[in-house]
Amino acid sequence: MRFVVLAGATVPACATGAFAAKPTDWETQFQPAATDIMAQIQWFANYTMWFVVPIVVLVMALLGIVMFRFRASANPTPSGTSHNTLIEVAWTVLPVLVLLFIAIPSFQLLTAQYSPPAPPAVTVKATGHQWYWSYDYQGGGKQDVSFDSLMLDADGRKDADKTDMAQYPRLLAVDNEMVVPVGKVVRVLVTSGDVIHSFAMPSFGVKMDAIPGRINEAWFKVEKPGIYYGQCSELCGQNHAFMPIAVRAVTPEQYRNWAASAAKDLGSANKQLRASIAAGRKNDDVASGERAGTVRLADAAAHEPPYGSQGATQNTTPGTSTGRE
Ligand SMILES: [Cu+2]
Repeated sequence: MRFVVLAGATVPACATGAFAAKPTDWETQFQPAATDIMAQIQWFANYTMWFVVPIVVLVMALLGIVMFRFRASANPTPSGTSHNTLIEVAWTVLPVLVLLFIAIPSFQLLTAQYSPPAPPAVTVKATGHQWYWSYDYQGGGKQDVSFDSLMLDADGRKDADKTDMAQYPRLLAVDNEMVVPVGKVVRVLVTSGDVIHSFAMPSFGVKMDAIPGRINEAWFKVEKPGIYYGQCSELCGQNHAFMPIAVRAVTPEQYRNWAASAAKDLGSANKQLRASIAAGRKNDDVASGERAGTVRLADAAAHEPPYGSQGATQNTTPGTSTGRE
């Protein structure tokens, strides 16, 4: 039995142009996966259910049988059986097998979560504060970009021109999103300026505690452009519910332009970026409905990211050092 199917788990296609992963009303399942890791997590969750559900049904059925067939009135003189070798071997071996079938793909997934497929193209430090996030892009001193990201209230939403509630949902929209390129490994260094927070992006399969005085590392590789939402996931005080995480994934070219101008003026860089995304969407709508949702691999290959150099030398996973996809 081989479990390579894990690696083949695919990210569900999304044909609509402005792909955004966010919580929805009455949601009982995972958000759509935006990274391959999240697709693998979803696969593993569904796979585990194939063991969980039959076991629950079996145990409930056995309980039912015991309660009805062997109740005192139906079975006044109970059997004195105390040993049955076959049953004892079976109920030892079967659970061991079940655990093995769960453990092997579980360890494979765990390994994948700690093994980025390439050296990081972008490194961002995400610092949790009471109650907002701040992002520092590692630009090697040349193009350092640092900003705070605060949740928008009703007034701020108007000022920021983010009144479209579908794209900028209540309690999730922020003034400045973290901007990342699609198809690239993004390393996030998670820390905190005060109490423990947690950087959680459900559609990326990332949840990392932000602990003061300590740096934790996570990574993700977003497959499709769009805005993705997460929230602080460690109870951190009064406004814990109001420090959302918004990540805007854009094409590598858009990212490069944004990073260059954000180093000088973040406000106008964000404006340019939104204009560029809107223009791209219009072209895509004309050309093909599917286009906006696809990762442009040609672009990804053609443009070196601006923040590639440190990551490539610092954090190289053995065997993957040749790196760029
Ligand atoms: Cu928090």
